[in-house]
Amino acid sequence: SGQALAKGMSYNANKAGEHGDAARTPQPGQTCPVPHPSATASTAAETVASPKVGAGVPPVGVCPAGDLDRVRADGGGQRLTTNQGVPVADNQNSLKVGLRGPTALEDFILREKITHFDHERIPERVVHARGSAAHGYFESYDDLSDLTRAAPFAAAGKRTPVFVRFSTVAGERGSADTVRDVRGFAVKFYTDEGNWDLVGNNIPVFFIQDAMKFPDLVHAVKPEPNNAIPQASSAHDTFWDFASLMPESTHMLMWQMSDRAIPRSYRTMQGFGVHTFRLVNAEGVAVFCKFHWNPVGGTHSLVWDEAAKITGADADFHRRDLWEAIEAGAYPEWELALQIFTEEQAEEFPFDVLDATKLIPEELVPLRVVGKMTLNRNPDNFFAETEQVAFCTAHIVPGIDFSNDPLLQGRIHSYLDTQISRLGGVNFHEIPINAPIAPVHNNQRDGMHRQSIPRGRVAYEPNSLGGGCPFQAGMAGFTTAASRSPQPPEDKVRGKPELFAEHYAQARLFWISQTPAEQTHIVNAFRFELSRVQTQAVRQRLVSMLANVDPILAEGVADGLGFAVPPAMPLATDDPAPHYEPSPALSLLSRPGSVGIQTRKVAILAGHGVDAVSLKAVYADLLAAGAVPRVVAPQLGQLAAADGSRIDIEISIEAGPPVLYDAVIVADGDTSAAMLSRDAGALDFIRQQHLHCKPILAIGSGKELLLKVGLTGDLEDGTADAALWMVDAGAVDAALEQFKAALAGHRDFKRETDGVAL
Ligand code: HDD
Repeated sequence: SGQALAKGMSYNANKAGEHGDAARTPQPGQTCPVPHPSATASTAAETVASPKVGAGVPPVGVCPAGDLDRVRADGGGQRLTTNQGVPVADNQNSLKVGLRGPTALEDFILREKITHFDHERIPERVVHARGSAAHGYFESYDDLSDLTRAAPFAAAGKRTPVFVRFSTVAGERGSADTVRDVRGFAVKFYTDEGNWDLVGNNIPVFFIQDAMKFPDLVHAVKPEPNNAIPQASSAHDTFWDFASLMPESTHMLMWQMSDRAIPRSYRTMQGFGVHTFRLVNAEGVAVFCKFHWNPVGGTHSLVWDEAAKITGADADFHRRDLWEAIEAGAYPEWELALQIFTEEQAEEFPFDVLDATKLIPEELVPLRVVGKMTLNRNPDNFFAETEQVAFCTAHIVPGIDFSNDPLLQGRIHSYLDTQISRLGGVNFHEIPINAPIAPVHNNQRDGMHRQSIPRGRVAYEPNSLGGGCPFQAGMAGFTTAASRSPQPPEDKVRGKPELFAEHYAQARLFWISQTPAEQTHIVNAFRFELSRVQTQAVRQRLVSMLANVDPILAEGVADGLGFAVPPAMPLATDDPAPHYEPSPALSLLSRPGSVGIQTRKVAILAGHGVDAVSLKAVYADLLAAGAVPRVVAPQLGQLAAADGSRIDIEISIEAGPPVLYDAVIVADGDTSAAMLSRDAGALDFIRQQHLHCKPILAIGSGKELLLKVGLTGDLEDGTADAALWMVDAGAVDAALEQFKAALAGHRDFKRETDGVAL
């Protein structure tokens, strides 16, 4: 009975077959009648006691943790068994015919163990293979039922559990996090009315306009098929060959070559649904909608040289950052903002809202902030959750609808299809991380790896033997069809609407909306990528495309490649391109964020003879502000401070190289400074912090290191370096405040000298 099952460990309230009698005699509007085991006190206590939740405790009932309890396994205090639950006494030796004899075929324990191991891997995702994920919840600020009947927006303060996976696109599962690439930003909402997957990126536009081109795009960017080179990089001939023959990719290329493609952290990137979607209210009235996720911590990116070095220093840089922030209770947050517009408005826009290579400037349709997403729990198991989670653009819920964007239309097919081979069959929705919290009842049956046990004779509809159940949800269900404005029947056609032919106006909009430092970075990124390209004609063709965007951009890139700008690529349309004013919101620097220096990493370089009092004061001050200070020295052990006390060295320079820190402080102390000034690693630390435009504070004699590497505090143009301080021990307090302010503002690009010729 349901009662008995509820006490058992294997009970699953989400599965139709386990609803017992209630499932056979459903009432209209009935959902899950049996109390879920996650509601019990023991579960809550386990969650609270779990070291996984770090300093903070997720509010009860806000993430699917409770629902996953039914499948959690924990070997603590348990004896070892086979998969059949048979106790295993010896996990060291296989069963042999005599101590030196052959292994017996009957050793089912060995065979089960090896067989399972042999099949441990599943195919990686064909794109977005490398990713990291976390649990959390979305909280709606308002009741949005005038706009949509989607469950997450039904009431102010309503919380919906989410699981979010961030990813790179091109690299394989074990590739580095900090490569130049688009980042995936996929959110699974476990809503009351089924799962809604908002499968977006950290860039609001895409390379191509039609799903027909997706396999070509991916084949071009992935490692070349003959030699599987290069890994996780677009800087090779086939990508740029394809891109230069696809002018529609120009706008996206601008974003991909910008600092957006080398984020400092998953926590400091925006997310976008990219396509135009529809919101539909209970009356069936629809509006168009674009989804934006804005990080509460603000946007921040790496610089390219740093990103390349982090790839070697810590290939898991973003994965570790997300994990550590959540363990520390510094829960990453994003506000969800909507751009709402009608079909009539859309008709007046100078671009087509069904074209995924175009964005809607915030000046044209302002953002309405509607809620906040908080990630507050790390997964228990990478494979079971992060790897097996299956996002599908087809997963929408009543109140959300597609538009006719031809890229989106193709995606609706692709994701469901890919999971079938990746996860081994059509029942991937039953894998715990994918199972909806809303109950599932239908007549779909069987298939590989079926988990639920549907009861009864009836697996068809209409039926009378099952009392007509499960019955159609009727008006309480999906209103998708009603949401579409009536379309006159049209002939089938392979083609594109007129406005899809204009490829450059928004690429130009992006360019003119960047700060000079960001523009320089874009030029340098094109220069780097095309320098790696071996075919001169490809380089030239790409620059001829850029000539349609902006002459300074094209000249900067061509100059870096050693040739003159070729004639601009012919346009695909005679229509005049729309003119846009700069949109400051498109600059990464326009979103400073509001979390100060929380979780930012500061290296305190010190040697023997360091001034312990000042070091400890600075350390405590940074810690109190939420930053992560670390005492860094050439090797591990303890420092003998000038006052005779001892200070633990937390990390060595080789294990914690400069690129892993957001800023550096050189501690005071004559002997300490003299020692560090002779250490190549310490000097390189300062050089790199400077090169990457990070704040540098030298206390007292610590300035020796700076002077040794030629840093005087003046910039090339004769002005003072605004993020570098050399202060006497007595003036530390004031300087530390300025240092912290600079750290909150990330970097001072005024230092940069690469690209000043532009
Ligand atoms: Fe895609 C994965 C985002 C176009 C086909 N895509 C995937 C993921 C993200 C995106 C974030 C990883 C989800 C996860 O973490 O598991 N994709 C996008 C965006 C696109 C886009 C924002 C354009 C606006 N994708 C796109 C097209 C197609 C696909 C046009 C095919 C027609 N994408 C896939 C896929 C993947 C995928 C092959 C690989 C693994 C998976 O789905 O689960 O089906």
